[in-house]
Amino acid sequence: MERTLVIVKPDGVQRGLIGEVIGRLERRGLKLVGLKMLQMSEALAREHYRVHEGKPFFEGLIRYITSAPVVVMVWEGPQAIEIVRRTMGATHPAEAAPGTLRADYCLEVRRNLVHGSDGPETAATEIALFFKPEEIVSWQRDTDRWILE
Ligand code: IDP
Ligand code: MG
Repeated sequence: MERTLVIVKPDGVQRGLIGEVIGRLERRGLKLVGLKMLQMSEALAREHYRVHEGKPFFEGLIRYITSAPVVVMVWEGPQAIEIVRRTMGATHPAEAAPGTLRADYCLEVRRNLVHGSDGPETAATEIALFFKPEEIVSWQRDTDRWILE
């Protein structure tokens, strides 16, 4: 089983798309194991997006992600990282495949609705940045046997 960090970014919260993001991942069959709402501090945002420090869009990205509340989640499932990334679509909405969240709801890379971890190490680091171990809920889902063989 893999876990991945998903963030409904400030534009998603403001536009009333929290439920849409959760619904897509829930219907896909992934299991929600962590959930909270918060407004990122500048320090937290800089830490989360550390790999992008120095890039031309970095300061704008920090302003965007700290501008309003976000919803941060941990989703679990086989290949959860890849499955979430494909459900989100490409970083640039114009390149996102039809039917993905970013294709269906976004126009610009600076307002691209969602974040999803991009690999196992990143996922572990990002989850630890936003969640204490006791805030992750390991639970049995009665439908699991109809979703997972
Ligand atoms: P990802 O969110 O699909 O993983 P990354 O390349 O990790 O994409 O970039 C992180 C975030 O930084 C993007 O989701 C987007 O909000 C922003 N970003 C990425 N590239 C650009 C750009 O060229 N201009 C402005 N913002 C960008
Ligand atoms: Mg990324």
